[in-house]
Order: sequence, then C-alpha cells, then structure tokens
Amino acid sequence: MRKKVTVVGAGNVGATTAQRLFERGYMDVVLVDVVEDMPQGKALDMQESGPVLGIDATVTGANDYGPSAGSDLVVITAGIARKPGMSRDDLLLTNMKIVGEVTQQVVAQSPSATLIVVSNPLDAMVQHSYAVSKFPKNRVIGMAGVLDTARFRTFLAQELKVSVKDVQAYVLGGHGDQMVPLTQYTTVGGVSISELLSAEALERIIKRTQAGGGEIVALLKTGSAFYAPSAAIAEMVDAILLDQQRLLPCAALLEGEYGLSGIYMGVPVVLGANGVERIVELKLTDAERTMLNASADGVRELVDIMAKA
Ligand code: TXD
Repeated sequence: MRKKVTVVGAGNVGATTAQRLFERGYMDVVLVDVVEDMPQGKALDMQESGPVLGIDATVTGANDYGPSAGSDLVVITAGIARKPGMSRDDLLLTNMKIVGEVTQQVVAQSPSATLIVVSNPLDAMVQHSYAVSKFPKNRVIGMAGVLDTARFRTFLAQELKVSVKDVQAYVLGGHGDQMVPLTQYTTVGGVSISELLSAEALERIIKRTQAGGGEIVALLKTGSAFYAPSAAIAEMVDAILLDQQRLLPCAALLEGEYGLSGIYMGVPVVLGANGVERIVELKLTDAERTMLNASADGVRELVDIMAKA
C-alpha cells in the first residue's frame, strides 16, 4: 500500500508541496483547505498530470478531514503569509488560532501521523502544535533549517562558482533573521569555508541568508517564498517515509540539549521512520552559544504571548 500524506493549506507552499510529493509517486496525497472547491480544483488538476508523468498515485482535495484519515504524515502550512513590511512575528496570534484548530482535526483523524509544521512564526507554531496534539516530541517537527541552509548553500555556491551539491552547512536557532549559521561546520567538498572565502564575504552572505525570506517577500509583493520551502519539506518527508536517517537541521523540542529546555529550536537532527530519531549536539563557540541563547529568548517571548492569549 502506498503511504498517505495530508497537506493542510492549499496556498502557495501547500499546493507546491502537494505537487512535489505527488510527483514522487510513492505516496497518495490529500490537500485540505478552508476555501471551498479550491483544494479540489488544484488536486484534480494535479491528478490529471498523472498520465503525462506516468504516476498512478492519487491526489485528493477536501474542505474537511475525512479523506485525510489514517495519514502517515501531515504537513501543516495553513495560515496567513507575510506581506511587505510584515515580520514573521506579526502573524503570531492569527496563525496560532489556525494551527491549533488544524492540529486538533488532524490528530482526531490521524493519531499515528508524524506532523511537519511549516506555518510562521515557525518555532512558536510548531511548539503550539506539539502542545495541542499531545503527540510524542519525536513526531512533531518544524521545517525551517533545511530552507535557511538551502539559501545559505545557494549563495555560497554562487560566490565560489562551485556545485551546490558540494556545499554543506548547518544552521541552528530560530527561523530566518534569528538563524545561527555554524561557519566552523560549513564546508565545500570537505574543505572548511574559511579556507575558501574571506571573512567579509562570508559575513555578507550570512546577512543575505538571514534576510533571505524578506528578500523574496519584497520581490513577490503579494506573498512569501514557496518553491524552496516546498523542496525543503519534500526532503524531510522522504527522510521520514523512506527511513533515510538523514542529518538535517529541523525545529525539534529541546530537553536539555544545547543547554535549553522546553523549547522548540532549529538543531541538527537525524530524521527517519520515527521522525526525530535523535538530536545531534555540536560543539559551539562562545559567540554561537550567545546567538543561540538570543534566538531562544526570541522564541520564548512569542510562546509567552501565546500563553496569555
Ligand atoms: O520556512 C518556513 N517554515 C516557511 C513558512 C517558508 C515559507 C512560508 N512559511 C509560512 O507558511 C508562511 O509564513 C505562512 O504562515 C505559511 C503558508 O504560506 P503560503 O505562502 O502557502 O500562504 P498562502 O498562499 O496564503 O496559503 C495559506 C493557505 C490558504 O490557502 C488559506 O486558505 C489556508 O492556508 N488556510 C487554512 N487551511 C485549512 N484550515 C484553516 N483553518 C486555514 N486557514 C487558512
């Protein structure tokens, strides 16, 4: 039997994710949104690409969670996205309500699913979804680090004129502006980045990466990034459903790791059939630790606002 994946939110990120997953061919996809007929229309359009692509998997659109029942994995992209001038934190209370309601419905239909939360502000939303779901921590994961790292790797590859395949990097911390790039673990074909790039060039690329989401928002004007985000989600879905044991930066619940507790934060994890198989603790410099703590304070502030709402 094929695996079953539900994507909640059929907007830019959700629909593009559904397409990427459907085109892998090894899973059936259910696309859920509150907008009447829209997920059904997108799903039917995708389904009709099947004969051309040679794919027999199904993709189903719905406005309720019945068709999602028994999903192996659920991706939550529901919510509002940034417009120019908005920060991710401006989305907090609106998306908290949406992500909370969505999580309740998802859990009722798919009690054994692994959840990948995507809605922003990411670290706070995944923490909220974890609390509402009452799932074990290994089965509630946030997507941000793979995207932030992909942006970093893109800019490094362009600067050095090398293949993106050879650029390895890890980022810790909150999504986007709060990310902590680990330059000591950034390599090109195993060669440390400090051997290949000046400190100034590296700093410029880090700044561009941290503001990478905003750069796209400013260009698109009506929404935020979705091609790279959906590619990042699909990589995580493969890692889990195909039990690949990939080492990827994801938002995971910390319970003492990196000196932090009771908070979701981007860290390198091994992703496999059990979701977060384990968190990998890397040695940090004092500067990196300070940045990570600042990032954690930012997430805690949002979690406190949610607790009072
Ligand atoms: O790295 C990351 N984590 C991110 C996060 C990268 C890119 C986008 N990121 C965030 O994902 C973004 O800030 C938003 O909070 C979400 C979704 O972004 P997207 O660009 O897909 O937003 P859209 O196009 O506005 O789509 C959101 C859809 C839209 O169709 C709504 O009708 C739907 O969500 N929606 C709902 N679906 C189901 N149930 C409920 N309650 C609901 N409310 C809205």
